[in-house]
Formats: sequence, structure tokens, C-alpha cells
Amino acid sequence: MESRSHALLGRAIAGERSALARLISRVEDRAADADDMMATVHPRRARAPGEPRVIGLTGPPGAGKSTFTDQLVAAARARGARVGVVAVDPSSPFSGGAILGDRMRLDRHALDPGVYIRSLSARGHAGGLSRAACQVVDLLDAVGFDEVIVETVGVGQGELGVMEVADTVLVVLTPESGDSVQAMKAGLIEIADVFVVNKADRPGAEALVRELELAVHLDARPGWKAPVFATSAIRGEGIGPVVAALDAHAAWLRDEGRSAWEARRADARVRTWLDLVAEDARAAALADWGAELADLRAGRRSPAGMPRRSP
Ligand SMILES: Nc1nc2c(ncn2[C@@H]2O[C@H](COP(=O)(O)OP(=O)(O)O)[C@@H](O)[C@H]2O)c(=O)[nH]1
Ligand SMILES: [Mg+2]
Repeated sequence: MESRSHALLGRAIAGERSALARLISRVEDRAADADDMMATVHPRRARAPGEPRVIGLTGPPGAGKSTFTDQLVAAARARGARVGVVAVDPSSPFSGGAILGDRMRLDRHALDPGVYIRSLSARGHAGGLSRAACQVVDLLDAVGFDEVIVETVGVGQGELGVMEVADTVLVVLTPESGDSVQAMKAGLIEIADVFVVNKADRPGAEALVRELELAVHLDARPGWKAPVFATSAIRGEGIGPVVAALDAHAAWLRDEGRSAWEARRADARVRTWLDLVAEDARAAALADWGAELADLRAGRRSPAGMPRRSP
């Protein structure tokens, strides 16, 4: 008999929004039949970069990522692409407010049948948020979106992990003091494929652009060099050149960057599997060793003295 998740997949592929929403929840929560369903999903992206293309946006809270996402959605819609947006918040299980803000900013696309917006929070994930993001992107791929944009809320390790799902990473910073320093510390130079200095309607943007250009120039790694742009997402200024740079990076991935892209996708697939393994092991440990867990909580056992599955 066809499972519930399989039935939802069929309806989601046929374009039914509510089926897609329920399916994503089942994948996020690892419903009983979700793994079997995902095992039958063959993302187009497994074969070639750019089908769909997956753009990740990261940067400090308030930099304008959601406002920029809205501009990217508009640009994609202008060329007729169907767009999925995944807003990921690994920072706190309680920050529904940030996601709500994102949804409000993307409101003008809410009724567009070519746009699907979904948020994923840290609630109940125990570190499986990258796994959930990867699987949700695979689902959006399988149901036929041409472009997927993954926005994360901050620039911690969790966010950088989520960015591994993306083909092209856009780092959004602002001229506000300290952003460049933060960029260096958080390793954003290493993950950025394109830099945006947003809020260029405020003073200091040009200085930060030059600072980032210098940092990219000094980065000795071979391959793609991240271009740096000044934008005002809220005014819609400077967006075109960024869209062109995203296109250029997508073309690079299909050509010289192809083997780098393949290595990156391979790593992401392995990591998603290991995340599933880890989630299962945690769940099994909690279920199997309740008595020992009570001792651990009470301080009668040490973590190292707890039972573990033999390797
Ligand atoms: N002055 C100015 N404000 C902006 C710009 N882009 C976004 N904002 C504002 O900055 C705030 C945070 O934007 P948001 O897109 O939610 O940032 P996120 O947290 O990075 O997603 C909002 O009040 C936006 O209206 C910009 O280009 N210039
Ligand atoms: Mg946001």
C-alpha cells in the first residue's frame, strides 16, 4: 500500500500547496514513513548543478537578508522561474518572531503560486537542522522548483552548516561597525561566493566594500573569487549586478567549478546520512537506557560510564 508520505509527494508534485507543507513537516519531524519516501526522491540536482539552483544567504541578524531574498524572488519571478524559500533559524527554538518578520517582508509574494515560502526552526531538531534543510531542498527540487533560496538568521556554526546545502553562498553584511571583523572571525571569507554590503544608503559602505575586496584578494585559495557589491535592498538599488554575479557563479559551477561542486554535493549527501544516523542513535539511546539515564541525571553515573552501542 502507498504510504501517507508517498501520497502527499504525488499531490505536491501535482502542485498542491497544502500537501507540500504537510510533507515538509513529515520530513522535518522524521515521521515513520518519511525516510522511505525520501529514499524514492531523486533530486534533479544529483545530476547537474543549476537544476534547480540553490542560493544560500547568510549574514548577521538585521543585515537585510530577508529584504534581499525578496528582491531575488522578484528577479527570479521576472524570468519566469518558480522559487522556493526556506528560512532557517538555528539560533533559538523560541525566535518565532524573527521568522514572522521574514514572512512579513516576503508578503508581497505570498499569493504568487510560483513562490513557496517555508520556515524551519531549531525546535526539536537536536542538531538535525542541516539535515532537515538538505532534505527540504531535495523535496523542493523534486516537486519542480527552478530556484531555491535558503536564508539563515545569523552567522554561527549552525548557520554555516546549513549553508553547505547551497550551490552559491551570498553573504550579506552592512556598513555598521564591526561587520567586517565579524566576517573574518566567522569564516565568512571562506564560504562566500558573492558578498553584498547592504544598506549602502547609509555611510561607510564603500570602505567595507574595499576591505572585503582586499580580504578576497589576499585569500590564497585557487578557484572562484567572490565579487563584492554595494546594495540597498530596501530601495531595490544595486540588485541587478548581484543577480548577474549569481548567474556567473552558476555558469562557473557548470564549467571550471564542476569538480568542486561535485565534491561539495558528495560531502553534503554524506553529512545528511550521518545526521540521520546520529538522530536515530540518540533516539534509540534515550528509549533503551531510561534507567541509566535517570542515574546519569542524578549524578550516580558519569557520561563516560553510560552504555553505548558498540561500534
Ligand atoms: N536603510 C536600509 N535598511 C534596510 C535595507 N535592507 C533592509 N533594511 C531594513 O533592515 C531591517 C532588517 O532587515 P531584514 O531583511 O529583516 O534583515 P535580516 O535579519 O538579515 O533578514 C528591516 O527593518 C529592513 O527594512 C537597506 O538596504 N537599507
Ligand atoms: Mg531574515
